Amino acid sequence: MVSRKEFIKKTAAATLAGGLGLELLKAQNENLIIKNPNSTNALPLIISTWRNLPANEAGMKVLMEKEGKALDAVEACAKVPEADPEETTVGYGGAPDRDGHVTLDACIMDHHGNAGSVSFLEHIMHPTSVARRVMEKTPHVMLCGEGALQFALSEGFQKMNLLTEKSKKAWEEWKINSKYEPVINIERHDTIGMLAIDQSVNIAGACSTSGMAYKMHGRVGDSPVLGAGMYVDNEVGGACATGLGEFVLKTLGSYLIVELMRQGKTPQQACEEAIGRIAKRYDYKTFQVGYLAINMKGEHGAYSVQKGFSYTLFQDGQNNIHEADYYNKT
Ligand code: SD4
Repeated sequence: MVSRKEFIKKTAAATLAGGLGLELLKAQNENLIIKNPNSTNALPLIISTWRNLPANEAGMKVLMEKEGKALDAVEACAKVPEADPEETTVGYGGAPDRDGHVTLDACIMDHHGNAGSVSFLEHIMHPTSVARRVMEKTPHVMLCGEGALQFALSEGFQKMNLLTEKSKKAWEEWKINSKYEPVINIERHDTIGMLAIDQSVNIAGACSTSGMAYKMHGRVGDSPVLGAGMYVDNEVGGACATGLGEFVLKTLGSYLIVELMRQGKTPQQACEEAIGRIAKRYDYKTFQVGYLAINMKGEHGAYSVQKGFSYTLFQDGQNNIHEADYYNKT
């Protein structure tokens, strides 16, 4: 027998799922999983760039809580690599710029279209959480540099040295030649872009990075720019990016993908078209860009310029790493 409370909860979720023909199933742990009977897509879900099993687990833990929110899930997910000293392109332990400063970029967006972002932020381990405070506590969207740091400190974030011995040593080795060739490694990044849909069928996204290793002091990439590094719209879905941010910025990739899905493309088709636009206009053979997208039905897509873009999807009880298809097959 379904209790009245449970019935109301299920009906509300079904109404929110609006016209998607979603069937509601119970997950093993008694939380709701909303399942599309025509496919393997289930909600809630969380997807993130690269190999981020523990980060996705932290996000899914939030999503499986009673009324767990996508916004809290993406923040929890981002915090895992941000705190990990071994991850050299996010948060603590991130590679510094060419002058030895670890400068961080991050953004976050919720299902109402609220957004917050920080760029060129130093000394704070969790830039995504600061971005969330910008969203929730200021009338602005982006704070940068010293102003972002002052705001973070006023919000109680702790100031710390983000340059680990390991990253410092690698930077000192780089300084021997100081060749200014800010190459983004094609096959292994840790910049984390993530998208989640919760049990109430609300979406959120976030993106967090220390950017290019040994970049010019002051360089800001795509990750904190809404519509470039990440974008979500509860009517359509969301997208996020990784790779050489300059090309994501020049094509506003995440916004483009969401708009392409709005016009009827699947997440996969939209990612492919956005990568195709980059390949058409620029000499794509030398750099990597990867996109992830999800729609509100729980379908996902992933595509990159070069081979080697992996992503992690936690859906329907499975947290797995996948390899994305790619453009440059020559
Ligand atoms: C940037 N897009 O700052 C980021 C870097 C990145 O994996 O994604 N690295 O350009």
